[in-house]
Amino acid sequence: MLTKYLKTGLCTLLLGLSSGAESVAQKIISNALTVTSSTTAPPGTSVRIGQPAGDAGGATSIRFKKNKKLKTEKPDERDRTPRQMGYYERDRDLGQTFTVGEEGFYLRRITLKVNKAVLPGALGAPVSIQLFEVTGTPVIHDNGTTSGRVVDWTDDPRADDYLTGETYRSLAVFSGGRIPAGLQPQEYLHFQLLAPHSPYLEAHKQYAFLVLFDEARPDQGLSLANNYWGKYPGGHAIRREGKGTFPPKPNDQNDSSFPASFSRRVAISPGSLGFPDVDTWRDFVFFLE
Ligand SMILES: [Ca+2]
Repeated sequence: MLTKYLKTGLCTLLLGLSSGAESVAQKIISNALTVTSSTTAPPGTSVRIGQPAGDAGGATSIRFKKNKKLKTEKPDERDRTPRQMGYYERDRDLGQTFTVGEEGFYLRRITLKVNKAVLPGALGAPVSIQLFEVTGTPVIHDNGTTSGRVVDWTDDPRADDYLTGETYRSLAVFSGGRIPAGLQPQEYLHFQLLAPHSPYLEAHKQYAFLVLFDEARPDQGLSLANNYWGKYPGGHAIRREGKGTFPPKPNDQNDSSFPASFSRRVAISPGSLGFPDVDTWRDFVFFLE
């Protein structure tokens, strides 16, 4: 069972592990997804794996925007990040790793909770769910940070840590869904993986999902509820950003944008490092049925 990195000393055991981009052809299934929204979480009786905890300030968004602009922020002498040079908002997919318990099951529905931001371009937008098998053990790379502004909301030196040691193998991309046109902040989004495509998840194995906007649109973004210092023991949040360059180049507009080819984009391995944030410690509010 994956634990939530109770010790960070394991970084000395790092043996050059990394999660490189997939090179195999991607399995993309059209008409395999429908999306609905509601004001209620799934009933506990049908939830196989769930993480209901969110925090009010824990905002992070999926987005895929046309016409990104360079942003600059007020210089802060403690700032250790590139934001003083200016940065482009990064195209971003978000998701979560998780561990199946004693019994395998067919994954038929993934539920996420929307946070405060529903941008106009997200309404009615085509979306997909990508599913991965995850192997390996997460190892924390702490960057040796001791002080300074790590992200814009904390000086905590853990806030720039990222994970190595895990490998993501794409199982399938489930396409054909659309964000409901009437979606409101704080609602739940239900992603139904349609039969006969519902994947069987084996007992004790680790998997991950990502939710993604299929195509670039103006002002397309959606924030998802999460718990930043998460306590879910079986996994952690993940993201895919821009070209997947490691480490990211925030003031490079090309690096901040997804590849034009959808199949090339979904071949980029997700991970926990991004800009201006990491998903190393985060858990999304999520329910799997
Ligand atoms: Ca650190």
